[in-house]
Amino acid sequence: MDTTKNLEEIFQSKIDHEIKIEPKDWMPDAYRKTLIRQISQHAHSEIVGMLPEGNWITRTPSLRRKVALLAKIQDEAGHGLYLYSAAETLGITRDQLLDELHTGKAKYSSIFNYPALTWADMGSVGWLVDGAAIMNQVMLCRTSYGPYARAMVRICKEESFHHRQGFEILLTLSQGTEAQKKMCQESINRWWKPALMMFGPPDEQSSNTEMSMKWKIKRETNDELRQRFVDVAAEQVKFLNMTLPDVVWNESTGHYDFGALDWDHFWNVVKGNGPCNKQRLDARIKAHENGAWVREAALAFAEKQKIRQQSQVKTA
Ligand code: FAQ
Repeated sequence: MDTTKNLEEIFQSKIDHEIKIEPKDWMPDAYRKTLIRQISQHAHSEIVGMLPEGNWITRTPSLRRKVALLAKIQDEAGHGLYLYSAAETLGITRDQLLDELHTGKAKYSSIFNYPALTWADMGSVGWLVDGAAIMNQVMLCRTSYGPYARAMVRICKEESFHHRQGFEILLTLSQGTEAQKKMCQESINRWWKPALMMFGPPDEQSSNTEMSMKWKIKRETNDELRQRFVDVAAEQVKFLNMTLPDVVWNESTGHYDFGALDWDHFWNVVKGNGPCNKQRLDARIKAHENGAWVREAALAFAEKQKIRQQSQVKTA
Protein backbone atom coordinates (compact mmCIF):
# COMPACT_ATOMS: atom_id res chain seq x y z
CA MET A 1 0.00 0.00 0.00
CA ASP A 2 1.39 3.41 -1.02
CA THR A 3 1.77 5.88 1.80
CA THR A 4 1.29 9.59 1.09
CA LYS A 5 5.06 10.00 1.29
CA ASN A 6 5.55 7.37 -1.41
CA LEU A 7 2.90 8.96 -3.56
CA GLU A 8 4.57 12.33 -3.18
CA GLU A 9 7.91 10.83 -4.20
CA ILE A 10 6.41 9.18 -7.28
CA PHE A 11 4.66 12.44 -8.18
CA GLN A 12 7.83 14.56 -7.84
CA SER A 13 9.89 11.99 -9.68
CA LYS A 14 7.47 12.12 -12.65
CA ILE A 15 7.83 15.89 -12.69
CA ASP A 16 11.61 15.70 -12.45
CA HIS A 17 11.63 13.26 -15.38
CA GLU A 18 9.35 15.50 -17.48
CA ILE A 19 6.40 13.06 -17.37
CA LYS A 20 3.12 14.98 -17.53
CA ILE A 21 0.68 14.75 -14.64
CA GLU A 22 -2.76 13.74 -15.95
CA PRO A 23 -6.20 14.29 -14.36
CA LYS A 24 -6.55 10.81 -12.85
CA ASP A 25 -3.00 10.70 -11.45
CA TRP A 26 -2.43 11.18 -7.75
CA MET A 27 -1.34 14.75 -6.97
CA PRO A 28 -0.81 16.72 -3.75
CA ASP A 29 -3.76 18.90 -2.75
CA ALA A 30 -1.57 22.01 -2.90
CA TYR A 31 -0.57 21.25 -6.52
CA ARG A 32 -4.23 20.82 -7.48
CA LYS A 33 -5.15 24.06 -5.67
CA THR A 34 -2.33 26.03 -7.29
CA LEU A 35 -3.32 24.81 -10.73
CA ILE A 36 -7.00 25.62 -10.21
CA ARG A 37 -5.99 29.10 -9.04
CA GLN A 38 -3.65 29.78 -11.94
CA ILE A 39 -5.67 28.17 -14.74
CA SER A 40 -8.89 29.83 -13.62
CA GLN A 41 -7.18 33.22 -13.28
CA HIS A 42 -5.87 32.67 -16.76
CA ALA A 43 -9.31 31.66 -18.15
CA HIS A 44 -10.98 34.68 -16.53
CA SER A 45 -8.29 36.93 -18.02
CA GLU A 46 -9.03 35.67 -21.52
CA ILE A 47 -12.75 36.30 -21.13
CA VAL A 48 -12.49 39.68 -19.36
CA GLY A 49 -9.72 40.55 -21.85
CA MET A 50 -12.31 40.54 -24.64
CA LEU A 51 -13.95 43.65 -23.22
CA PRO A 52 -11.43 46.46 -23.94
CA GLU A 53 -11.17 45.31 -27.56
CA GLY A 54 -14.88 44.55 -27.90
CA ASN A 55 -15.38 48.24 -27.24
CA TRP A 56 -13.68 49.03 -30.59
CA ILE A 57 -15.48 46.61 -32.94
CA THR A 58 -17.93 49.26 -34.14
CA ARG A 59 -15.18 51.87 -34.57
CA THR A 60 -12.45 50.14 -36.57
CA PRO A 61 -10.99 52.31 -39.37
CA SER A 62 -11.70 49.73 -42.11
CA LEU A 63 -13.53 46.48 -42.83
CA ARG A 64 -10.19 44.62 -42.93
CA ARG A 65 -9.37 45.84 -39.43
CA LYS A 66 -12.84 44.85 -38.22
CA VAL A 67 -12.51 41.30 -39.51
CA ALA A 68 -9.09 40.88 -37.87
CA LEU A 69 -10.25 42.37 -34.56
CA LEU A 70 -13.39 40.21 -34.51
CA ALA A 71 -11.34 37.09 -35.18
CA LYS A 72 -8.91 38.00 -32.40
CA ILE A 73 -11.65 38.61 -29.86
CA GLN A 74 -13.34 35.32 -30.77
CA ASP A 75 -10.00 33.57 -30.32
CA GLU A 76 -9.80 34.97 -26.77
CA ALA A 77 -13.23 33.48 -26.01
CA GLY A 78 -11.96 30.14 -27.30
CA HIS A 79 -8.88 30.39 -25.08
CA GLY A 80 -11.12 30.96 -22.09
CA LEU A 81 -13.10 27.84 -22.98
CA TYR A 82 -10.02 25.60 -23.38
CA LEU A 83 -8.77 26.84 -20.03
CA TYR A 84 -12.06 26.41 -18.19
CA SER A 85 -12.16 22.86 -19.53
CA ALA A 86 -8.59 22.25 -18.32
CA ALA A 87 -9.53 23.58 -14.86
CA GLU A 88 -12.61 21.32 -14.76
CA THR A 89 -10.38 18.24 -15.10
CA LEU A 90 -9.10 19.14 -11.60
CA GLY A 91 -12.50 18.63 -10.01
CA ILE A 92 -14.03 22.09 -9.97
CA THR A 93 -17.18 22.92 -11.95
CA ARG A 94 -17.64 25.67 -14.52
CA ASP A 95 -20.40 27.17 -12.32
CA GLN A 96 -18.04 27.36 -9.34
CA LEU A 97 -15.34 28.98 -11.47
CA LEU A 98 -17.68 31.61 -12.86
CA ASP A 99 -19.21 32.23 -9.47
CA GLU A 100 -15.75 33.01 -8.09
CA LEU A 101 -15.17 35.50 -10.89
CA HIS A 102 -18.55 37.19 -10.50
CA THR A 103 -18.29 37.51 -6.72
CA GLY A 104 -14.81 39.05 -7.01
CA LYS A 105 -13.15 36.10 -5.23
CA ALA A 106 -11.06 35.06 -8.23
CA LYS A 107 -8.43 37.26 -9.77
CA TYR A 108 -7.89 38.05 -13.43
CA SER A 109 -4.99 39.86 -15.05
CA SER A 110 -4.50 43.43 -13.82
CA ILE A 111 -3.99 44.64 -17.41
CA PHE A 112 -7.66 44.42 -18.33
CA ASN A 113 -8.62 47.05 -15.81
CA TYR A 114 -7.26 49.85 -18.00
CA PRO A 115 -9.35 51.65 -20.62
CA ALA A 116 -8.77 51.41 -24.39
CA LEU A 117 -9.07 55.09 -25.28
CA THR A 118 -7.88 55.34 -28.89
CA TRP A 119 -7.60 53.14 -31.99
CA ALA A 120 -3.86 52.97 -31.34
CA ASP A 121 -4.71 51.09 -28.14
CA MET A 122 -5.87 48.15 -30.29
CA GLY A 123 -2.30 48.09 -31.60
CA SER A 124 -0.75 48.37 -28.16
CA VAL A 125 -2.98 45.64 -26.75
CA GLY A 126 -1.91 43.29 -29.54
CA TRP A 127 1.76 44.19 -29.49
CA LEU A 128 2.36 44.70 -25.77
CA VAL A 129 -0.43 42.81 -23.97
CA ASP A 130 -0.50 39.76 -26.24
CA GLY A 131 3.29 40.08 -26.50
CA ALA A 132 3.68 39.87 -22.72
CA ALA A 133 1.10 37.07 -22.59
CA ILE A 134 3.07 35.02 -25.15
CA MET A 135 6.37 35.58 -23.37
CA ASN A 136 4.81 34.01 -20.28
CA GLN A 137 2.76 31.38 -22.08
CA VAL A 138 5.50 29.82 -24.18
CA MET A 139 6.91 28.40 -20.94
CA LEU A 140 3.41 27.16 -20.04
CA CYS A 141 3.37 24.93 -23.16
CA ARG A 142 5.83 22.81 -21.12
CA THR A 143 3.99 23.10 -17.82
CA SER A 144 3.78 19.85 -15.85
CA TYR A 145 -0.02 19.39 -15.97
CA GLY A 146 -0.99 17.70 -19.26
CA PRO A 147 -4.36 19.34 -20.04
CA TYR A 148 -2.97 22.83 -19.31
CA ALA A 149 0.18 22.28 -21.40
CA ARG A 150 -1.81 20.98 -24.38
CA ALA A 151 -4.26 23.89 -24.25
CA MET A 152 -1.35 26.32 -24.19
CA VAL A 153 0.17 25.01 -27.42
CA ARG A 154 -2.86 26.04 -29.43
CA ILE A 155 -3.34 29.27 -27.49
CA CYS A 156 0.23 30.36 -28.20
CA LYS A 157 -0.20 29.84 -31.95
CA GLU A 158 -3.25 32.09 -31.95
CA GLU A 159 -1.63 34.69 -29.69
CA SER A 160 1.18 35.02 -32.22
CA PHE A 161 -1.33 36.18 -34.82
CA HIS A 162 -2.75 38.66 -32.29
CA HIS A 163 0.70 39.99 -31.58
CA ARG A 164 1.42 40.59 -35.26
CA GLN A 165 -1.91 42.24 -35.99
CA GLY A 166 -1.31 44.64 -33.08
CA PHE A 167 2.18 45.48 -34.26
CA GLU A 168 0.88 46.07 -37.79
CA ILE A 169 -1.73 48.54 -36.51
CA LEU A 170 1.03 50.50 -34.77
CA LEU A 171 3.33 50.26 -37.78
CA THR A 172 0.64 51.80 -40.00
CA LEU A 173 0.02 54.62 -37.52
CA SER A 174 3.75 55.20 -37.09
CA GLN A 175 4.03 55.88 -40.83
CA GLY A 176 0.97 58.13 -40.92
CA THR A 177 0.24 61.77 -40.16
CA GLU A 178 1.77 63.66 -37.23
CA ALA A 179 -1.49 63.17 -35.30
CA GLN A 180 -1.36 59.39 -35.92
CA LYS A 181 2.27 59.20 -34.84
CA LYS A 182 1.42 61.11 -31.68
CA MET A 183 -1.52 58.79 -30.97
CA CYS A 184 0.77 55.80 -31.44
CA GLN A 185 3.46 57.05 -29.03
CA GLU A 186 0.93 58.17 -26.46
CA SER A 187 -0.72 54.74 -26.50
CA ILE A 188 2.61 52.91 -26.10
CA ASN A 189 3.44 55.20 -23.18
CA ARG A 190 0.15 54.38 -21.41
CA TRP A 191 0.31 50.58 -21.88
CA TRP A 192 4.01 49.99 -21.28
CA LYS A 193 4.18 49.82 -17.49
CA PRO A 194 0.84 48.03 -17.00
CA ALA A 195 2.08 45.43 -19.55
CA LEU A 196 5.27 44.90 -17.52
CA MET A 197 3.15 44.33 -14.42
CA MET A 198 1.31 41.48 -16.16
CA PHE A 199 4.28 39.24 -15.29
CA GLY A 200 3.32 39.51 -11.63
CA PRO A 201 5.09 41.00 -8.61
CA PRO A 202 8.89 41.04 -8.29
CA ASP A 203 10.32 37.64 -7.38
CA GLU A 204 10.88 38.58 -3.74
CA GLN A 205 7.14 39.40 -3.38
CA SER A 206 5.93 36.41 -5.41
CA SER A 207 4.39 33.98 -2.92
CA ASN A 208 3.80 31.12 -5.39
CA THR A 209 6.92 31.03 -7.56
CA GLU A 210 9.10 28.76 -5.44
CA MET A 211 6.61 25.88 -5.24
CA SER A 212 5.38 26.42 -8.80
CA MET A 213 8.97 26.11 -10.07
CA LYS A 214 9.54 22.93 -8.04
CA TRP A 215 6.39 21.46 -9.58
CA LYS A 216 7.34 22.84 -13.02
CA ILE A 217 4.01 24.63 -13.30
CA LYS A 218 6.19 27.69 -13.90
CA ARG A 219 9.62 27.27 -15.45
CA GLU A 220 10.85 30.83 -15.20
CA THR A 221 10.35 33.53 -12.62
CA ASN A 222 8.29 36.70 -13.03
CA ASP A 223 11.40 38.90 -13.16
CA GLU A 224 13.22 36.68 -15.69
CA LEU A 225 10.28 36.77 -18.10
CA ARG A 226 9.74 40.51 -17.57
CA GLN A 227 13.37 41.26 -18.45
CA ARG A 228 13.22 39.07 -21.57
CA PHE A 229 10.08 40.90 -22.69
CA VAL A 230 11.76 44.30 -22.17
CA ASP A 231 14.80 43.22 -24.21
CA VAL A 232 12.63 42.01 -27.10
CA ALA A 233 10.23 45.00 -27.10
CA ALA A 234 13.12 47.50 -26.93
CA GLU A 235 14.41 46.14 -30.23
CA GLN A 236 10.97 45.91 -31.87
CA VAL A 237 10.04 49.50 -31.01
CA LYS A 238 12.89 50.72 -33.24
CA PHE A 239 10.93 49.52 -36.30
CA LEU A 240 8.13 51.84 -35.25
CA ASN A 241 10.47 54.82 -34.78
CA MET A 242 8.86 55.16 -31.37
CA THR A 243 10.32 54.90 -27.87
CA LEU A 244 9.55 52.95 -24.72
CA PRO A 245 9.29 55.15 -21.63
CA ASP A 246 12.25 54.90 -19.21
CA VAL A 247 14.01 52.13 -21.13
CA VAL A 248 17.77 52.43 -21.65
CA TRP A 249 20.45 50.04 -22.84
CA ASN A 250 22.85 48.92 -20.10
CA GLU A 251 26.22 48.04 -21.61
CA SER A 252 27.48 46.33 -18.48
CA THR A 253 24.54 43.90 -18.06
CA GLY A 254 23.83 43.42 -21.77
CA HIS A 255 20.14 44.10 -21.08
CA TYR A 256 17.78 47.06 -21.25
CA ASP A 257 17.07 48.75 -17.91
CA PHE A 258 13.48 49.81 -17.30
CA GLY A 259 12.07 52.42 -14.93
CA ALA A 260 10.70 51.51 -11.49
CA LEU A 261 7.23 49.97 -11.44
CA ASP A 262 4.70 51.19 -8.89
CA TRP A 263 3.80 47.98 -7.07
CA ASP A 264 1.44 49.74 -4.65
CA HIS A 265 -0.56 50.79 -7.68
CA PHE A 266 -0.47 47.19 -9.01
CA TRP A 267 -1.82 45.70 -5.77
CA ASN A 268 -4.50 48.33 -5.65
CA VAL A 269 -5.65 47.35 -9.16
CA VAL A 270 -5.53 43.64 -8.24
CA LYS A 271 -7.69 44.36 -5.17
CA GLY A 272 -10.40 45.83 -7.38
CA ASN A 273 -9.60 49.54 -7.37
CA GLY A 274 -8.20 50.01 -10.90
CA PRO A 275 -9.73 52.43 -13.40
CA CYS A 276 -12.12 49.86 -14.94
CA ASN A 277 -12.49 46.98 -12.43
CA LYS A 278 -16.11 47.71 -11.65
CA GLN A 279 -17.06 48.26 -15.29
CA ARG A 280 -15.39 44.98 -16.34
CA LEU A 281 -17.04 42.87 -13.64
CA ASP A 282 -20.46 44.45 -14.24
CA ALA A 283 -20.14 43.71 -17.99
CA ARG A 284 -19.21 40.06 -17.32
CA ILE A 285 -22.08 39.53 -14.89
CA LYS A 286 -24.56 41.12 -17.32
CA ALA A 287 -23.30 38.94 -20.21
CA HIS A 288 -23.63 35.84 -18.01
CA GLU A 289 -27.16 36.73 -16.97
CA ASN A 290 -28.19 37.54 -20.54
CA GLY A 291 -26.81 34.18 -21.67
CA ALA A 292 -28.87 32.17 -19.16
CA TRP A 293 -31.52 31.23 -21.76
CA VAL A 294 -28.82 29.85 -24.10
CA ARG A 295 -27.42 27.60 -21.37
CA GLU A 296 -30.92 26.44 -20.41
CA ALA A 297 -31.84 25.71 -24.05
CA ALA A 298 -28.57 23.80 -24.63
CA LEU A 299 -29.10 21.70 -21.51
CA ALA A 300 -32.75 20.99 -22.43
CA PHE A 301 -31.67 19.93 -25.92
CA ALA A 302 -28.98 17.62 -24.53
CA GLU A 303 -31.50 16.09 -22.14
CA LYS A 304 -33.98 15.52 -24.99
CA GLN A 305 -31.29 13.87 -27.11
CA LYS A 306 -30.40 11.56 -24.21
CA ILE A 307 -34.04 10.48 -23.76
CA ARG A 308 -34.39 9.88 -27.52
CA GLN A 309 -31.22 7.77 -27.62
CA GLN A 310 -32.38 5.73 -24.60
CA SER A 311 -35.76 5.00 -26.22
CA GLN A 312 -34.01 3.98 -29.47
CA VAL A 313 -31.82 1.54 -27.52
CA LYS A 314 -34.95 0.03 -25.87
CA THR A 315 -36.84 -0.44 -29.15
CA ALA A 316 -33.80 -1.86 -31.00
N1 FAQ B 1 -2.84 40.42 -12.31
O1 FAQ B 1 3.03 34.51 -6.59
P1 FAQ B 1 2.70 35.24 -7.82
C1 FAQ B 1 -3.81 37.41 -21.92
C2 FAQ B 1 -1.42 37.58 -8.31
S1 FAQ B 1 -3.77 36.27 -20.69
C3 FAQ B 1 -3.58 40.02 -11.27
O2 FAQ B 1 3.83 35.68 -8.67
P2 FAQ B 1 1.86 33.28 -9.80
C4 FAQ B 1 -4.40 37.01 -23.24
C5 FAQ B 1 -1.29 36.05 -8.26
O3 FAQ B 1 -2.46 35.45 -8.76
C6 FAQ B 1 -3.05 37.15 -19.33
N2 FAQ B 1 -3.07 39.24 -10.26
O4 FAQ B 1 1.63 34.40 -8.69
C7 FAQ B 1 -5.14 38.15 -23.79
C8 FAQ B 1 -1.06 35.81 -6.81
O5 FAQ B 1 -2.30 35.89 -6.12
P3 FAQ B 1 -2.89 34.75 -5.12
C9 FAQ B 1 -3.09 36.33 -18.12
C10 FAQ B 1 -1.79 38.87 -10.38
O6 FAQ B 1 0.54 32.70 -10.12
C11 FAQ B 1 -4.49 39.18 -24.42
C12 FAQ B 1 -0.29 37.02 -6.35
O7 FAQ B 1 -0.50 38.03 -7.32
N3 FAQ B 1 -2.08 35.32 -18.18
O8 FAQ B 1 -3.36 38.46 -21.70
C13 FAQ B 1 -0.98 39.24 -11.46
O9 FAQ B 1 2.96 32.35 -9.40
C14 FAQ B 1 -5.21 40.25 -24.95
C15 FAQ B 1 1.19 36.72 -6.19
O10 FAQ B 1 1.82 36.51 -7.48
C16 FAQ B 1 -2.05 34.32 -17.28
O11 FAQ B 1 -2.88 34.25 -16.40
C17 FAQ B 1 -1.56 40.06 -12.45
N4 FAQ B 1 -0.86 40.50 -13.52
O12 FAQ B 1 2.42 34.11 -11.06
C18 FAQ B 1 -6.53 38.16 -23.72
C19 FAQ B 1 -0.95 33.30 -17.48
N5 FAQ B 1 0.25 38.71 -11.29
O13 FAQ B 1 -3.80 33.94 -5.95
C20 FAQ B 1 -7.26 39.23 -24.26
C21 FAQ B 1 -0.99 32.23 -16.43
C22 FAQ B 1 0.23 38.03 -10.12
O14 FAQ B 1 -1.74 33.95 -4.58
C23 FAQ B 1 -6.58 40.28 -24.88
N6 FAQ B 1 -0.61 32.73 -15.15
N7 FAQ B 1 -1.01 38.13 -9.59
O15 FAQ B 1 -3.63 35.51 -4.09
C24 FAQ B 1 0.69 32.82 -14.73
O16 FAQ B 1 1.61 32.50 -15.46
C25 FAQ B 1 0.92 33.27 -13.32
O17 FAQ B 1 -0.28 33.15 -12.60
C26 FAQ B 1 1.47 34.73 -13.19
C27 FAQ B 1 1.60 35.08 -11.70
C28 FAQ B 1 2.83 34.83 -13.84
C29 FAQ B 1 0.50 35.73 -13.85
